[in-house]
Amino acid sequence: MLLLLAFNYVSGQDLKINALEYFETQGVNVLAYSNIFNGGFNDEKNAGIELIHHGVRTAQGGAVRLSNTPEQWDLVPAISNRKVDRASNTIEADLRYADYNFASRVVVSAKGKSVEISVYLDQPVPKTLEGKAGFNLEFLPSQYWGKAYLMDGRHNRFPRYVVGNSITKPNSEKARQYKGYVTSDDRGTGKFIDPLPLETGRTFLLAPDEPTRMVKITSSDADLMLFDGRMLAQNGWFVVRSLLPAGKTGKVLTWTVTPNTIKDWVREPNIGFSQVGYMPSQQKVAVIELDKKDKALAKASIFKVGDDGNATKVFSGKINSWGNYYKYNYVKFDFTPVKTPGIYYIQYGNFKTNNFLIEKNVYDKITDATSDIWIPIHMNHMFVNEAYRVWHGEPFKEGYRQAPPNTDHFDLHDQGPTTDTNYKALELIPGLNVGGFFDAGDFDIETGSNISVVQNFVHTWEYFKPMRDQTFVDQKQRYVDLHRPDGTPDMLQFIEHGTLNLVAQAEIIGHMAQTLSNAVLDNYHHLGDAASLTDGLPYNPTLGPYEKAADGKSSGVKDDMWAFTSRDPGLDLQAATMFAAASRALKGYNDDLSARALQQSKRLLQESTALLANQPQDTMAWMRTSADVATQLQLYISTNEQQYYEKFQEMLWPALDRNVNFVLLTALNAIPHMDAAYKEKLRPYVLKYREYIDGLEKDNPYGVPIGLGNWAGGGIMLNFGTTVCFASKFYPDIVEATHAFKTANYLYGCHPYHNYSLVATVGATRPKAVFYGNNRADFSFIPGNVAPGILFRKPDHFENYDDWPFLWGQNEGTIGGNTSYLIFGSAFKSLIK
Ligand SMILES: [Ca+2]
Ligand SMILES: [Ca+2]
Ligand SMILES: [Ca+2]
Repeated sequence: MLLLLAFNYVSGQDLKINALEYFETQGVNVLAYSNIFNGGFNDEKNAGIELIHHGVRTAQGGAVRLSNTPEQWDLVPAISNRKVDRASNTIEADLRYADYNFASRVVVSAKGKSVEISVYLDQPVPKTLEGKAGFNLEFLPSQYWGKAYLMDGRHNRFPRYVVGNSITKPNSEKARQYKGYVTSDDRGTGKFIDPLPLETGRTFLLAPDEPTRMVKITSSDADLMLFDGRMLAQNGWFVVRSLLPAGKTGKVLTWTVTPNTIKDWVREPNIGFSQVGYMPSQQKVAVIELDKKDKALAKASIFKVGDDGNATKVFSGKINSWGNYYKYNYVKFDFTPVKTPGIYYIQYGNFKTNNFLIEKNVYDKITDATSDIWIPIHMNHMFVNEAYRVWHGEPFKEGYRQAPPNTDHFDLHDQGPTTDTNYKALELIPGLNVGGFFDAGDFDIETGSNISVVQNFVHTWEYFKPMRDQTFVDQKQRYVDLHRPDGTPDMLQFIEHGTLNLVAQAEIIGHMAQTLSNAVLDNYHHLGDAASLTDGLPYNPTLGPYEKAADGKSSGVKDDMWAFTSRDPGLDLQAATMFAAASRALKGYNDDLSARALQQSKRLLQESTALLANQPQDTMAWMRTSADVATQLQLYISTNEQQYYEKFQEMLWPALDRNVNFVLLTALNAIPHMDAAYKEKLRPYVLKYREYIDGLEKDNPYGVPIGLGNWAGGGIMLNFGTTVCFASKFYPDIVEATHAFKTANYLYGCHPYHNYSLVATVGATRPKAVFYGNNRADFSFIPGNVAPGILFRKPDHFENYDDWPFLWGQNEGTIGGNTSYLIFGSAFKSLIK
């Protein structure tokens, strides 16, 4: 009987394939190809065999790979034929590198508390991949640095920063990168960098000093090597690797991986609340995320911190169950009755949150960091200074060159078979290096985004007239100084700055470029000052590599920025709309630019309409239609011409019938320009939207739309929040203002995984600390950045790393997203006023 009990005790912790087809025991999830490598940005550090260890995804990338420390653009295997066999407790998949016609099969089997990972080959490793093909598993540096590890009993510590040994090898020995791209500039040496292992052995024990992270890996057939991927790329992970043997078939490699499980471990509750705080009168509901093994408590309390520094309990209330949502169980704690201004915290059992404020003014500053800091720092073609610090010098003084025809670009663009301009391949297109905003964590000008950004600024300006002036912007000096008022509202200067680049594109190229971006991949992933991304000199093919011309005016460095100029009439149409709006806003401030914008608006509208009439309907037709509806509205507002009014009406109602959630905001934007009948006709759609809002309460415990894609749903969230604000403004009897607080709560801390504010530095007590900005290598942030949010990993895991900035799907801020936040924040402030 004792033996039987002992057996049950052990088997109770054994890994088993669960209903969602991954290996599970309390505290340990091993995913085998639940998430596969996708072609978009190649190795996104989000796929393969993954380990979620006591609630944190600490390992991923388990697969056959072709280098010691794979980078983002290294080849990834296509994964197919995934099979789950419960009887044998096994998940297996076929992996294939088409470039090398190299196939393998990886089999993952649960064996007690361990998984055995085996690699099978039907054909031996191709000769060219001998010594390169290996099995890799990557561990998250921020979860391991500072912790100990043992290799065959030798003690070491994971390095906080990469300091190690590497060698160089001839480029001919390097495995191909994706589409033949090259991620590093070899400075003419013809050699690539190959990191050497930190340790080698057969038994590898990670973090015995931290039971939540302890993992043991043993290999019977081949050495285990530990590499530091940060040697080649700041977003690299610690890589454990074994080479596959040459000339062998069948089962060629076996690892046993044993993640430690803490007995009776239960994840700590995540108490979600607004880090920005609450207004006295508003509804206040904390959403508490609980481990499924956790038993919800009956009550929670609110403590008030007095002026003497002592805390006293001022409220105690019931915990209400919401139910299960993916991996966790959710309960709610309503403390709306607490209304007195003050400093508070929530006490739930033994867990106490950081403090937050209740005060009338808590939302007053929610957009200031974005408008005063993040946006000016992302002004391209300017020198940006802040007090003692230079954020960046003036980038791209050498301008932009014509992208050659048939260029496939790594940032998801391409130049078609012709240039569609008067410029020859690689010829300088003078005058494009003016105005515009950096796209995101990179330094290109995405024309589509920049168009929506100017539109967002104009919306903000026209609806809310922010007179805020905290930034000095001088286009002649090409100089921006933060915290230095210059007498002009910053919003007008932002509209001007965006318009300057887009008008230049229209005037000089004749239509809108797709993007102004890097010619080579080895400076696309640039981290640091944008002004040092290129050498400031145009590339001169008559010079030798890295040679500088005698007159100092050109160089042999192929680091130029290119204009991708294939004409897209749909983009031109959007630009026409934006130019009309910008022209309105700039009138009286910069009349010359206002007139030029209007001229381009009229010309592009005419040309693009003619071009679009000759085009077949594309597959994204309904998306197009939504954009077109907005375009017709903007044109009507700008010109007052009946034809646009009619087109708008003609397109709007069917679009609303197809997808009210997506189109309603545009319809609401039209109300001030339409008659009473229009508003009445729109009413049933607002009622339908109200049903959608109510439905969200049942969909998830936060009552907001939560995106489940590869990029967390920040955009959908902001669109929802803004739509609710405007719906509430025009139809307060249908959509009460209280619904707008849901988006604010979610952004500022009431969301899955952790309770940090998703807006950098906004949220007085605990904003997120790291973001995927252009300063991400410093594990830092740019104030006012809005993270895409909580990323969903199949099949049931939400996450947002706050110690590792490098996953863009959860931590990057974009100029489009952050200016949408400006509108949401302004609309929200205006509504609650
Ligand atoms: Ca970009
Ligand atoms: Ca200003
Ligand atoms: Ca150059």
